[in-house]
Amino acid sequence: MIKADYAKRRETLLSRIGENEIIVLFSGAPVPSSMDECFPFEVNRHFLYLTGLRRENMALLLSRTGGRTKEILFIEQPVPQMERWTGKRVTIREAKEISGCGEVQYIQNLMPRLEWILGREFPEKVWMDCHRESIDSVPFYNQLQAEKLLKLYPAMHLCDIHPVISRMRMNKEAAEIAAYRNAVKLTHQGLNRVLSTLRPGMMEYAVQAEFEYEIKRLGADGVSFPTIVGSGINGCSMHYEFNHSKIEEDSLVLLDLGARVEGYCADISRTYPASGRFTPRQRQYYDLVLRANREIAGFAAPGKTLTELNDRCKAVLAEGLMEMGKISRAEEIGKYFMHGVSHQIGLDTHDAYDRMDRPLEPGMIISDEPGLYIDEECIGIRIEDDLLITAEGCTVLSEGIERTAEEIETIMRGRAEGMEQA
Ligand SMILES: [Mn+2]
Repeated sequence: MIKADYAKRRETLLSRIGENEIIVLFSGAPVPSSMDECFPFEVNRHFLYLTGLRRENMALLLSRTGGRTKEILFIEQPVPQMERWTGKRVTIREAKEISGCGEVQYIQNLMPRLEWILGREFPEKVWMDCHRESIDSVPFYNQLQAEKLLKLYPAMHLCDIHPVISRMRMNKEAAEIAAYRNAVKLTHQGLNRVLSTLRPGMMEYAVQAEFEYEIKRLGADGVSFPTIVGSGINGCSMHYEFNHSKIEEDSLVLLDLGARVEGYCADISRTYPASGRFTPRQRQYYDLVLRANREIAGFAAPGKTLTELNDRCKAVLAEGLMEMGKISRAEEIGKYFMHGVSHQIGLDTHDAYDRMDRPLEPGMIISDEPGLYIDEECIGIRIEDDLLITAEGCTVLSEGIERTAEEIETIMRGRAEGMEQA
């Protein structure tokens, strides 16, 4: 695990709420998938950010009362019969060591404690994670707990802590940036393996397997998100993840993928020609996307907003498509580029933010991902890098991952020659 100062993060968070207020945050519970199985457990990222712990059935209680702050971490009590099946649980000593939290208790003590606080101390606000992604989505565990508590104490003043912690998470610390660099490095190694194995006739899932084999072999937690390998027309679906088509001769293969290391998600896209050489038409579009990618890397800086980055990207792509005669007015760019060029990245691939239009600050990590999706020519291209905003502008964390057509063709040609010799 990264050596982050979790106690300091909790202290900062407590300084952002008022006197006589409390925060209750849960790590989450396993979500059933079918029969007796559950989806792989994903810890609440705010909980991870504040404790360094990744396991289920834990909670964090932070309070500010009487001019004093207090923090208690609640963990699952080990049950030997259960541990026989599922392995060791975190002990109180380990939980203290990882989180730096002085007081750790078992989770069954949480409700009696809340009963005392809500019934005797009357906090003015109770902050919980009430985030939801869409009206129709299944609620997150923290929201279910908030509803439960609100039903028991209908007069309690519930507030959403999500934007407050999200704001903190936007500015990465040195340890986080170091973990992020590792995630990018492993992603690069995974892409190298893809470049040396990619052939026309391969199935997309086989390309996915090559990437994931390499990053897992090298110690990644896993993938940042489901690996996208879209060849030909599939590259035109932005979040295509079936990866079940055969890669045709002369098609482009769009890869959007990332290794997750110590919780941090690299998010990189590259587009490779299956047969090792771009056709002249593919190359025209490719160089235009690359121009936009480089333009944004030169443009991103403190004070700029993601909206400004997006407008600049659209202007570059529109100008290029007008030169090619593909569109006649800049407004038509939405037909071929239909997503934003940038988002925050961190413990989540599409990382937490408090306001979409917040000006960039040093320490933020964002994506730089222009693309073009030309259905009628079966051409989907995206080139995505991860940028660290600095005082002067930005550093491209993935600068070393080959991106020009020449670099890609040279590597793929070298590989073919190597094979002939072998
Ligand atoms: Mn992205």
